[in-house]
Amino acid sequence: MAAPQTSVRKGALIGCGFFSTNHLHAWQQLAGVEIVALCDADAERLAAAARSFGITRTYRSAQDMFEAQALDFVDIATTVSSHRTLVEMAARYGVACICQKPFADTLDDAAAMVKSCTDAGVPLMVHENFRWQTPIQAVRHALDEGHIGEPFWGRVSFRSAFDVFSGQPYLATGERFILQDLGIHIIDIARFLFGEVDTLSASTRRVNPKIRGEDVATLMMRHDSGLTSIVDCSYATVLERELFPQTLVEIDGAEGTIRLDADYMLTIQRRGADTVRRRCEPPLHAWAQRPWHNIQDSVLNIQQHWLQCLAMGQTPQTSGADNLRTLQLVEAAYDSAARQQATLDIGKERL
Ligand code: NAD
Ligand code: 89V
Repeated sequence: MAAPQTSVRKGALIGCGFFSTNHLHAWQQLAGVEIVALCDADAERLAAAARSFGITRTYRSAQDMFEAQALDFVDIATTVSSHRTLVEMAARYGVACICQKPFADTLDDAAAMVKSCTDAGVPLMVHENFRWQTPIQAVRHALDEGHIGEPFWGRVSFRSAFDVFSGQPYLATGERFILQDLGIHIIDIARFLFGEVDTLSASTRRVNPKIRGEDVATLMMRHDSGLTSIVDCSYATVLERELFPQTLVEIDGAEGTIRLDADYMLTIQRRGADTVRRRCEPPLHAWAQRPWHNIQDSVLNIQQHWLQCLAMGQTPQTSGADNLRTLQLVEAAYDSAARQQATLDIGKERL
């Protein structure tokens, strides 16, 4: 059930797994919000999270939780197969809803989830946090400052050999891997920096023989502005120094360039001007650990954005409706790769 309005927002979290600890720490750090209940189908994980975060109201079933608790919002941090059921349940109970990425397994599911929340009049945000990383926000800021004139080319790149499978074993077993799990973030960053996509082509491959899905993907996209972008991601790239989980960015404009290089170093070069260098290292919160601190900080940032949107009655940047467009590009990338890098016209069918 939905809660009566008070100054402290009452939320519940569903899914007390690997990543949920970051959500719970971030909620504890933010003012004006309290997680009053937890839900997980797994009794041990539920008990461990309840103990760690001092939350006494616990449920094995989401339905039981919605029946019993008056909530301002629910934060869904389960894996993708449960997202549609849980988002539609939140909508039925009239409870505003955050859903982790990937939002849904199919575009049809995602569209149905958006419709259920729209029809119920409840806000829906996808927890698409990479655009909220401090260095990515710094790139957006540098673009907005106008140093480089009209951008005409960009690259958003994530290349690593970090072992993500030990913390998230399900990533090794799915038919789809890097585009659905990580590429979705990198594509969302490309939309955030360069705008909507008109055409797309992609190639994928699997290098690591121990996993089922693809671990390398390269996309070329033309954006509405005319800018060409490359999005490339790999979990099969052994570097001299492992950079996980840093996303690197290159942007060329008519008057200069922006580079986000290793170690969160932003360089802005304008024709005929001095080079500007900015260190945009994310803060290391008391509960965070390197190298995850960049992602952990972005969790705090997106959750803060959610609270601000609720307070102001605004639509979150990565609302369910917005995220349909990111998901559409993921689907198109798989489609293009399956058709030998066919160029797909997204603009005509944009959601
Ligand atoms: P996990 O498998 O470790 O945890 C999921 C938990 O949800 C499990 O404890 C499971 O028992 C519980 N669960 C599943 N269905 C449920 C249901 N219907 N009712 C109650 N409990 C249920 O998964 P994880 O690694 O924590 O990932 C969760 C989500 O977070 C995934 O969608 C993943 O892609 C995403 N993720 C996001 C980021 C990011 O930076 N945004 C990082 C890592 C993971
Ligand atoms: O962000 C994510 O979804 C994670 C990781 C960064 C490891 O890919 O799964």
